[in-house]
Amino acid sequence: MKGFIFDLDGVIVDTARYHYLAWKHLADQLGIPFTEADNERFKGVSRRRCLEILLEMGGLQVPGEQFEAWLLEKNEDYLSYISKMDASEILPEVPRVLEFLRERDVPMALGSASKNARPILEKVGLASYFRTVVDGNEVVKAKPDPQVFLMAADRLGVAPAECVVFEDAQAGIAAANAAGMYSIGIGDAAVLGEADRVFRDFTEIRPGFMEHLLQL
Ligand code: B16
Ligand code: MG
Repeated sequence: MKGFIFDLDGVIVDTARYHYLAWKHLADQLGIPFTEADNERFKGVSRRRCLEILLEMGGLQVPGEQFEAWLLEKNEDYLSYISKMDASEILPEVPRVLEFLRERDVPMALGSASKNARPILEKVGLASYFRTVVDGNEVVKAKPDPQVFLMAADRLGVAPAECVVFEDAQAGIAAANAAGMYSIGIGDAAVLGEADRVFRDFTEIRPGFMEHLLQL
């Protein structure tokens, strides 16, 4: 394996909580019941598609301008949480894994559905680790389509079959597998069963396993 691609939300930082709070705020205003379990369906899914799902849950159909206004409102709410983020919100032992790869000159990319990926990386101070960032501003076909990861591999100059992807969403694992990459699920094995390997979090990823990946 010669290239490593990381998802952002749920892998590097736990912004899923902030997405949830912002969607919950909008759902409450619209009178649509929305729980943390419902929020699972929103992981790795574009902002636009999330709002479509929310409106489907509430049986609502709205004109285009209203849809755009709610998208904006949700994002402004989300950004108010993001503006307060700092390095303390990096998930445990992520820096150790990034440092392990940097010391060995292994190229790394970020592959995220989020349009807010770059400012978040800057805020938590991890931007310098990534040779390239492919995010929701560039990707046309959302996960489970492999486009985001194929673009990242192309920019790293590494063949897809020689790339590893770290992902917390079912749609993201499906995208990595469709790209022909080695997929590592971060989270619940019951949800991420399609991945080549699943770890609860980065504390379970020991240096021996990282060495093993580099020799695959
Ligand atoms: P934004 P990832 C995804 O990021 C999130 O998992 C998903 O919940 C969110 O709706 C999506 O980004 C879009 O985010 O509203 O910031 O553009 O997991 O692919 O890094
Ligand atoms: Mg994610």
